[in-house]
Amino acid sequence: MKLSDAQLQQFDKDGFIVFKAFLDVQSCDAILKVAKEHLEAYIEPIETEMGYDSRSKAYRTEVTDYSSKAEEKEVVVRRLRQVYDRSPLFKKWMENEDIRPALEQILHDNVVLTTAHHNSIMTKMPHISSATGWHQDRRYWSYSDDNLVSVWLALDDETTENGVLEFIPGSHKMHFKPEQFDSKEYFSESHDANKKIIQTKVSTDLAKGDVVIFHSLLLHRANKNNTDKAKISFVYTVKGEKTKAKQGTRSAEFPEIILKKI
Ligand SMILES: O=C(O)CCC(=O)C(=O)O
Repeated sequence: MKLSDAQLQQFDKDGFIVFKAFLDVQSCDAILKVAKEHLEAYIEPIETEMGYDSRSKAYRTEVTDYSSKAEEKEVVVRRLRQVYDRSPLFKKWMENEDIRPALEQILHDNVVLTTAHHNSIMTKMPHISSATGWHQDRRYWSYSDDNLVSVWLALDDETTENGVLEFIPGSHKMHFKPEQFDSKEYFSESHDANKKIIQTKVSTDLAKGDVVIFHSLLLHRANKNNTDKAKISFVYTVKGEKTKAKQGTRSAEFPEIILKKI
């Protein structure tokens, strides 16, 4: 699938683009079935709800052992990590060729999977999981430049009730001061200048099989899940081949997969 000039301009301006019904329901359900098996069996590496909320910037930038449930009594999984190697179905989705031309256009480069980041099944457990504050994914990633985007696949419907993704269009091109972020680098909702920016947010209701591609600097957040069913999504990150992970950081500690040019 190739983007039209208008779609490419829209991505450049807004920092995200939604493809409705990109992956068929049957494929989504097959992925979901395996994801649920891994979630129910707590197959490591996982990030727990507690870990998601409490890790420091230093931890998120440097530590490469993603196993995290060991010391917790009651584990709530927030995400399954390192999913590329967990199942051929997961790998197949991350190497999907239909989306590749669009990714090549957006990155203006060959597409490379970064298994260090957002190589995840992301969950939002009913009532328990916290809302996710406004943030840029790039804040914990260490690369030579910002040419990275994430590909979010809704494995089921995502709405205001279960934790819809919200974006601030154009925020990937805005310049912020350090004081606009809190100590964990969330975009502070109480900062005066931020309040105006946050008013421009858009919510992206998604149906099973919809895909969102969004820029690594785009501010986004998500609600709590107030339904009785887990929200389960698949998210992975790609970068341009010219974008290099900085040696000695977590970003450089996991394999990169160069995807064939289509
Ligand atoms: O809470 C969510 O579903 C969004 C999570 C997210 O954006 C992230 O972890 O980067």
